[in-house]
Amino acid sequence: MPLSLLYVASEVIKSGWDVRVVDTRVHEDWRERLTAISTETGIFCLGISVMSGRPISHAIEIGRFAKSLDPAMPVVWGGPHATFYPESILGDEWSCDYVVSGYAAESFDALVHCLAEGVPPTEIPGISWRQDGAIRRNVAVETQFEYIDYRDIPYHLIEDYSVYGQLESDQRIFSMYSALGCPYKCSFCSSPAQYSSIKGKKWVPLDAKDVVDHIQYVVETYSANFIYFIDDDSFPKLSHVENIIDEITRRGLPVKLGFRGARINELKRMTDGFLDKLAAAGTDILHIGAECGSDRILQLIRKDCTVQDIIEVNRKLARHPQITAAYNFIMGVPTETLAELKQTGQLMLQLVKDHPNCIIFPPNKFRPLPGTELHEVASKQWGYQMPGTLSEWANIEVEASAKAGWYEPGVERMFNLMLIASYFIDNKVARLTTGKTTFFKLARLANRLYRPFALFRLRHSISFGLIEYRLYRWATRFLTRAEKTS
Ligand code: B12
Repeated sequence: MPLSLLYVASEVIKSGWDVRVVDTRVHEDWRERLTAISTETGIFCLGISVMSGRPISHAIEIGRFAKSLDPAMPVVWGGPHATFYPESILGDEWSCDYVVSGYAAESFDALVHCLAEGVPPTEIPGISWRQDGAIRRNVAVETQFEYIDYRDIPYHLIEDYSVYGQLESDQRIFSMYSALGCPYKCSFCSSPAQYSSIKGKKWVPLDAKDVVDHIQYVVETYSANFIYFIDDDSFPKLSHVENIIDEITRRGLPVKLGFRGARINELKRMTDGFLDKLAAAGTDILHIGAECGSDRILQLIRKDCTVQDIIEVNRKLARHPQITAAYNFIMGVPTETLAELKQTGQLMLQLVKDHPNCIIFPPNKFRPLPGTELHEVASKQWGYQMPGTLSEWANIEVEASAKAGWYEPGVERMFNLMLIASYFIDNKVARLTTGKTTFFKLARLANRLYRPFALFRLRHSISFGLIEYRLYRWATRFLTRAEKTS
């Protein structure tokens, strides 16, 4: 669900503005909706939440469409991409007028006040805009985490929560925080830079009773049946999550739980008893950063664990099949060799062998992010330069082609093999989909036919002649289109 927009709306609503949410991911008629609002009441200001990658192209399209309705309508971009790259965004004057970096509930409200008064947002931290032909930027210096009381989250702005679930299941997923920040310093992650100005502890657990009150509220008011904790990390202190699950169990709340932030070094500390408790409280999925199959790279990216730890944790999780262990991987970090990349492929296979119910997510290609340790390494040693323009940024998806000075010959082919193999080696398509549409039927057929080849190729790291990768790129494009029209 678009929690970002609900957070941003929380303060402007208190200031008396009428806020509407149009989620272009689910409202295919977003143009008609914007046109109707514009005709009926007028749109004083349009805010767009933007993540890096393809959402940028959508944001450009939306911004330009809004300007076609009313060229004077201020268009504001916010969200993770906007936070780091306001200058390149403001280069496109047809789709954006203001950028809000960082936490935005208060700064967006302050910006709207300035717009209403017709004065530039000179004093508001985190705002960037064009003035007299130049781009002006007020840097946001966050000294504390943003915390919005759940009673202030304007949940009523979403007209239909049933669309925020998992494909083909009756889940109503509500995302929320149980803790703010992250105490670790992974060298590829932007969070340490983002939290560097936070005074005091970099990880703040929320009060367990408040978290469960929040859960109870969304269960009773919006029929939520799945709670997805979007914490950077939920488990630095196991007692934090234990208090929450004890309270959920005590109140008998009928919810499943998902955790996106779980590290191997934390899972290593969990006993079978703790995992039993997690499962009994409804834990459905743990997203785990396994990242790679080389001890040298694990050390370089500061994961505080070894490959052996990953294998042992996975074997422990295999004893708790109610909880799906879902693993993330990263490939192509600076200095990673082809041999080390192949070790990651072997680790994926080992995890599936030891725990046939685990999920291997498509691995992410490493991208240097500003403020991270590895960005320093990439720029100093290899002269790496960030994408400069918005359109370059829009092309940095997981599956986009990537060229970096530190790649050894052959790694790109290995990336493609690992990417395509990751869809099949864990048999997830057959295990987790029951859909009757053409898309799912063909996906299951492809899984049955291709899975043995994927396993064979990955086991022997055979990445040449990867015609199936091209086929896969073509098929996904074709099937997605077919699915939309069926
Ligand atoms: C849920 C989630 C998703 C969901 C959907 C998110 C959504 N927009 O609905 C899904 C699963 C689709 C997803 C996908 C991906 N995600 Co994600 N995701 C998250 C997660 C866990 C929570 C987002 C959230 O709801 N936060 C809570 C809200 C309240 O915070 P917020 O979004 O930061 O919003 C605040 C400000 O940013 C700002 N703001 C946000 N929008 C707007 C709009 C306006 C107008 C204004 C003024 C301000 C503003 O105000 C808000 C309140 O302060 C975050 C991590 C996190 N804990 O934040 C990662 C995160 C956003 N994802 C990230 C990444 C890397 C990805 C993927 C690339 C992963 C992948 N390899 O596939 C893909 C991107 C897909 C794509 N490019 O299309 C990165 C962002 C990187 C980036 N620069 O964009 C994050 C930060 C995780 C991380 N630390 O790496 N993700």
